[in-house]
Amino acid sequence: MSTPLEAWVEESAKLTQPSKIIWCDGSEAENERLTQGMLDDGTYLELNRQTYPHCYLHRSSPNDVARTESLTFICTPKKEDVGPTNNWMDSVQAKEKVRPLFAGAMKGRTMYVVPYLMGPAGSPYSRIGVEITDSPYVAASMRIMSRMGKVALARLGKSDDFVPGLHSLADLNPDRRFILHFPEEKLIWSVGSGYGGNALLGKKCFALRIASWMAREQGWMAEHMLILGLEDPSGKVTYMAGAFPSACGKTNLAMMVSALEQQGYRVWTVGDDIAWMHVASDGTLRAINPEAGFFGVAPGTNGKTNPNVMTAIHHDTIFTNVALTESREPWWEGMDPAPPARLTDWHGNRWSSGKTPAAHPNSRYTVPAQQSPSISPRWEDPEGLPISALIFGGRRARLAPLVYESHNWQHGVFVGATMASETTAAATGAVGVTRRDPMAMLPFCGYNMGDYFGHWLQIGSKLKKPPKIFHVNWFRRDADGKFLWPGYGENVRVLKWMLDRIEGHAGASDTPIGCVPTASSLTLDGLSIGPDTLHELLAVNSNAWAEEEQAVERFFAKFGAHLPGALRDEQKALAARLASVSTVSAT
Ligand code: OXD
Ligand code: MN
Repeated sequence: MSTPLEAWVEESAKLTQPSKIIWCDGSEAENERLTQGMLDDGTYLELNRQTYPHCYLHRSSPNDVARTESLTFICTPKKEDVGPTNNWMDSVQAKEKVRPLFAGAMKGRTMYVVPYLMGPAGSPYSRIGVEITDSPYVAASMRIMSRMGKVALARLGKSDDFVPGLHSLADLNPDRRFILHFPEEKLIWSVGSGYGGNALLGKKCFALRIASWMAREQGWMAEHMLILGLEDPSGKVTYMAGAFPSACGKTNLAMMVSALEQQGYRVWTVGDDIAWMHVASDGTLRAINPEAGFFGVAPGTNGKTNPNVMTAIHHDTIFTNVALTESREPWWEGMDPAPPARLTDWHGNRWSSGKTPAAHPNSRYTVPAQQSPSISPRWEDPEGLPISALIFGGRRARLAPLVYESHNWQHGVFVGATMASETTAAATGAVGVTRRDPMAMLPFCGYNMGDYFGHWLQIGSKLKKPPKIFHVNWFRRDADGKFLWPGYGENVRVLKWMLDRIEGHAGASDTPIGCVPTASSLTLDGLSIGPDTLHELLAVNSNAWAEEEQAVERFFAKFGAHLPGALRDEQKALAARLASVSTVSAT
């Protein structure tokens, strides 16, 4: 009798017809074989052995360089199941449409069976996935991003309790590219892409889209959140989780070198992208990081924006679509003030400065988490870490203050549900388009987002001491378009204010949107921020917020009857508070 896993592998092989099947065990020897194969066929280029040992560059197909949200579907019987923010396909029709793309897709190729664990080995909160793929690059990346191989198989045994993900590069044609999720079956099908979240199925597909569905069924949370620990001068560490839309500096925040290290405040990294959280028996919210590595955007990363990752990526790292220097080192825009003399661009051509970027703007590093000097000694705690604060954030050039605290859990859910980020033309400071991205889950929530808000409210009712919920905005600008806040390592000052609020000894003024720091409650020593700038950073403009409230009302209307009444009440309460105050609340 074959096990459920063996039966699925057999069925998948019958469909895709590979010439060979390899079951990955996750061993060092296996990784060396995979690496050698990729060096031999040109999938990998070896980087400088002295300065970047065991580091490789992979160049993806130029039409396959990012997640493709328009080709990503949640497949269920009814469109209403997935709500207004997801692409939907009927589950039966989706299979009929996409099965032919898998037929014979692995002919002449090796099929890798990649068992993996999302979450620490030995944690009751970890879950098993198995990815079948014809990409050795995907298999090698999964080895970094998850606990891959024997450890997962041993835990699975003969059980059927795993999330199967069938992946084939097929012909990499975007016209025949689909990323399909069948949450009722906990099944993933991905065809036609070898890149990132489209292909490393443990990450966005399982750990967010499928897991959010599982989490609703089972009473936990799967969130697009970093997890960090803030150590205080006594050595006590307070854990916080934060959701930010893509391109808001989430990885940099999670791995920050604190500007207050001299004063004893230090940041420890637990995770940079995903948090699985559950209500523990003591009524606290506890989080694990389901991932084992960082798949970070390279451009803009340097010794100032993320010194820890710059250290981490000097060995055993896969780079994708970055540029290459003459000495075979990786390079990208923003790594140094000026590009080195001779560069090969991400296509493999000689680069001439000024025309197109040398590295693709979405080029990446894939690095084991434990290589970061900032990795928390407790990052693999099987019970998860107690979360004392949840942080939402976005890019708002004019509207949101540097930080504010919600009044309570329900109000905090409203703050998360109405999160938004603006695209900016950095050179001119012009304000661009506002995209609402609730809890930074817009592309990742596997079901109706109105019901997801309801799930958040329900979790709150089970928490004895719910975390405080904050909103931050590192990106406020002055009238000339200049950033008001220095960001990066200085953001620890805002984390410290949150910690002080949690412990009940930081001042705040109540405003219609929530509690904003008093000028004296922020630790600003060593920073040259004048009182006017501080005032601008913390100001709450009621007229601007009244417009925001109107936009929220329009956004909420999309969810119809699925929008929880409590969030509608929060919106009305905000409108009433705004109507009752003068234009600008001074701080
Ligand atoms: C990511 C994203 O790549 O959120 O993590 O887009
Ligand atoms: Mn992400």
